[in-house]
Amino acid sequence: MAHPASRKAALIAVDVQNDFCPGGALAVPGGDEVIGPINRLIEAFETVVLTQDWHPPGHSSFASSHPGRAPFSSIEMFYGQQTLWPDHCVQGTPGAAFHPELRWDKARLIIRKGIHPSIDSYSTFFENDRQTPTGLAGFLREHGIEHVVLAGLALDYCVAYSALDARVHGFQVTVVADACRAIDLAGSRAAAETEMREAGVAFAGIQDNS
Ligand code: VGL
Ligand code: ZN
Repeated sequence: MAHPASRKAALIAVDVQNDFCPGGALAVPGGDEVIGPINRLIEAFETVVLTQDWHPPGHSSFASSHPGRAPFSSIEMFYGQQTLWPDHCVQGTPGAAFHPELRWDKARLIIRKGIHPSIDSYSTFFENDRQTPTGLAGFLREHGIEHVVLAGLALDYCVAYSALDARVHGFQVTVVADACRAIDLAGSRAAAETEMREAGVAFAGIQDNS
């Protein structure tokens, strides 16, 4: 991957929040295992961005907002298919907070996403309508960043969509695979990995970074 000390590289640590860790509302299997590796990456990078899934109560991606619908089923929204999730990462709740062991203090920027009631946002660049920007691309460009290194939760949703959109914006992209964990819903992990490879996303191990 990019040399961490390079001024042209930025680390984006995705959604290392209590609700995505064991015991949380949308726990990713082994989600807390990414914290150690990500903390080592955070130490090494000069530019660190954290993302935070940050939904208003009653968000349209919650199954509970659609009477009769079960979590993990899928519905048609005005922007396409949307998986319905258990209520998670509600703004200001303990579940939405960063995991207490994450070294969040070194972050230069925190991007909060999924804040619009009617649109979900997996990517940290665009909301799920694929058009509404979060502002992250502009931030990275203004800091001269050319290479984006991604790690966090979940590999097959927010990490993958962010990696693909980073490619759309013309950044070089590396996903640190062993610092990610997947939800793996109906083969979503393998599909996301294939899509990322085809888009020119590189995969690295945290060991490659020593
Ligand atoms: C995520 C599902 C719903 C993620 C966020 O961070 O990957 N997945 N909201
Ligand atoms: Zn969410």
